[in-house]
Amino acid sequence: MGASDFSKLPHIGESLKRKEDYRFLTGAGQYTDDVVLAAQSHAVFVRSPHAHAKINSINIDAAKAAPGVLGVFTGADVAADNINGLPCGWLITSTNGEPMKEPPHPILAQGKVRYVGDHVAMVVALTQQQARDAAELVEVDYDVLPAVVNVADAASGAVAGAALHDIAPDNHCFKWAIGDKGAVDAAFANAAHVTKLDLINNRLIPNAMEPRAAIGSYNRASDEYTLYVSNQNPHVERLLMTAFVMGLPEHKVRVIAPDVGGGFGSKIYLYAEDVCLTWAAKKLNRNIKWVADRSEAFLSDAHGRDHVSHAEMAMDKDGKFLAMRVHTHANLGAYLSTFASAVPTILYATLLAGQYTTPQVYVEVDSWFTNTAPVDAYRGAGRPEATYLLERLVTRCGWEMGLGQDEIRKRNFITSWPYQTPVALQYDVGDYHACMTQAQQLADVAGFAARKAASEAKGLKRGIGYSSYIEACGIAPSNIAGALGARAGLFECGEVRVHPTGSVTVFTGSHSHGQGHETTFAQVVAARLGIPVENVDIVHGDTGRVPFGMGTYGSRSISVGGAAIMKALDKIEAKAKKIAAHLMEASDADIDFSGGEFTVRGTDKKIPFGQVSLAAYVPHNYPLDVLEPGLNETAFYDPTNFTFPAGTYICEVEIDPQTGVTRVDKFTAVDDFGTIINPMIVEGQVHGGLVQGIGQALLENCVYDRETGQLLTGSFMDYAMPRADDFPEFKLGHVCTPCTHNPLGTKGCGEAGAIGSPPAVINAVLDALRPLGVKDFDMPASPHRVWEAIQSAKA
Ligand code: MCN
Repeated sequence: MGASDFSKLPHIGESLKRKEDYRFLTGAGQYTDDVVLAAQSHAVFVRSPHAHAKINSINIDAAKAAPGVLGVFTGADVAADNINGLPCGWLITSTNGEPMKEPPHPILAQGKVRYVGDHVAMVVALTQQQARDAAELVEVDYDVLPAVVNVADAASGAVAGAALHDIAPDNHCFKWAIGDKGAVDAAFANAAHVTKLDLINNRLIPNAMEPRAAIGSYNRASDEYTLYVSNQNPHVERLLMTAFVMGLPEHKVRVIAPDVGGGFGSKIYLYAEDVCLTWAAKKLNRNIKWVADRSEAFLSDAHGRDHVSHAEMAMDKDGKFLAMRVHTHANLGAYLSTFASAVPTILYATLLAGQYTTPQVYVEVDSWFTNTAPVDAYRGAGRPEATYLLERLVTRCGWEMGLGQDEIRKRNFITSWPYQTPVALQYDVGDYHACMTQAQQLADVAGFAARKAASEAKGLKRGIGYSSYIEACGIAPSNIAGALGARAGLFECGEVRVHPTGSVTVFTGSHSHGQGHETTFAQVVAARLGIPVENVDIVHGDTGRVPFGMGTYGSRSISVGGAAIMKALDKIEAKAKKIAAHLMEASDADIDFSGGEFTVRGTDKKIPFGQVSLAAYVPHNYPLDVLEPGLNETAFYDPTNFTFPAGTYICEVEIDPQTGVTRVDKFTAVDDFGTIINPMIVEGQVHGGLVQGIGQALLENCVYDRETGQLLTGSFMDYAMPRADDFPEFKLGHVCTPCTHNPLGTKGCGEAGAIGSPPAVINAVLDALRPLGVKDFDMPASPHRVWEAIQSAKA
């Protein structure tokens, strides 16, 4: 079935209420901490209080003797059992020229700690309190070493003695480049005008509502392990843990990610705690639970963003882009986390063409180890960094060329597809002018001058900011991922099990942790089979039940996981048609299927889906060499391309120059997600993304002390999370150009809001402050920073 026929089916485009919400709203959800296993014990991790230190010795005697303690483990035990370090750099094999440095990442520190919160020891006791008390008794003798926390210090080598890893004495991990440098340099030499911009993309801490949690369990009788874990991709977790770290046969390990209270990217990695619990479960022959407290989450969840960049755009006299060059320094933190090498490279640099016809783009990335928590994918992963840089630069180009924020964009928009960018990606479809036009109407841009005058009359500054983003999601087509140096493609698997009575259970490798898959995937199946949505159940998050899966990230679930289910449904339909043909004594070629009924073309013969499903399981005289009993199909789907959601966002801010308080007064987002399955869920996804993106622009900022490497924003007292009253009512609009290469016509929506919004906010802040002489500004626009920018412009 083609995408266009699919979009016309019942339930597609219907705002059905989420099936999963009943259990969440009535307290019946089952998160990892809700799972209570027999004779469950508790683990607490001893973490490094230092950013960088040599471990001289660890004395665990007192801890071992403490009440209730079952075991105390250190890096020495890990080494003795030949447990490998965590896999790193899974997505890039090598870089242009020099190989990427992949230092060991032991699950418990061996000889050295490299960030505050690094794992030093694990204490297991009968109760959590006993484990906490015993952890206090672990004595670690450290020699504190100099720490480096930001890329400027790392790149300049300013801090003597701050080499984190032997294999990277200058703390440099890799250099990566894309684009034709010679062609870019030539275009710059002939430019009428060059706009330059230095900017910082501030580090963020993910803060999912449910902190990380895991339970390790071991069955002596079957020699099987089970890991319950708050995670976004249980099959990948199992693969990495068995094949790379523990050397176990994969079929002996079951990973279950039950209800997960948000992940935003921070739960796609294999974390040290997960391995420690699985390993120790066998050693102690106990079920062992660990639940992070919020302070641990701040210290040890993978952080996001943290780029320092210089960008330049070459233009002709009319503001047409000729070429762009970018140099980015990416902070990787203390170790190379699972997807960390992909974030500032294939998920970032390839997006820097944006929505524009810039003929040449050259991007160079240097990445650095620092004494901070590992940095990895966080909602958008690379694409927010690309969009922030490009959309800030484009607005500045407009201002320098005397063009409005809309005009500079419109002059450079791509208008025909497919469009091959100079940085590897080929966009299949879009309509960027339509998004811009609709956004301007919804935002009432025509009324901005009057609103600005009204603000001025109150002594307030008003600004408007644009951002026209594009992102690549539906990650990742194996062919493109492979061509860009990835070690694995990221297809998806779906199994459709039709029961004799015609109800359906679907097993998907995608994982829902807030995105509503149990509803939208059921809509897809119900639409396709012509059965009620209530008759479809979606099972995910369990390697023991789902055949295979690559998990959820990069807004890939509907476009890759959903497409795998569609492929399995194709097989179901083909087989069901054979059964229907047999039942109606017709040829398979004459059978049509729609609206839940099989008909013989050109006759009035028909039978419902339920009759065919029953026939598949009861004895019939169809020839077994032609048709096996049962109606159960599995499919793997590997997309041929990414999907490319795009849109224009317009933000209006009002700033009190006396206090620096910045209020987002209006925010309009017009997105193109192709065919939409459930508009209400998509709207919720956009709202969530916008809140995270505007949160980054206005409030959130992770700060480490430059000298000691201590995390200064280690709690909600210092790390400002956005709240509902920080936002106006968002105005949302949609343009629909269906994706051309997946059977649903969908493009991902899960990250767009977080990708497109930060530059819209900061462009608005700068628009408001430009009359006061403020030329540049880095996120977040907290009152103090805005006020300071105004004061320094005055000085
Ligand atoms: N959808 C739709 N029509 C479309 C596109 C999507 O109806 N054209 C629906 C999908 O069927 C799905 C939801 O919207 O129910 C999101 O789909 P998709 O864009 O495919 O994204 P994923 O399901 O793969 O979710 C991943 C994405 C990412 S990468 C992050 S980070 C993120 C996000 O989703 N983390 C979240 N949204 C989150 N929402 C919650 N509540 N919690 C998180 O951790």
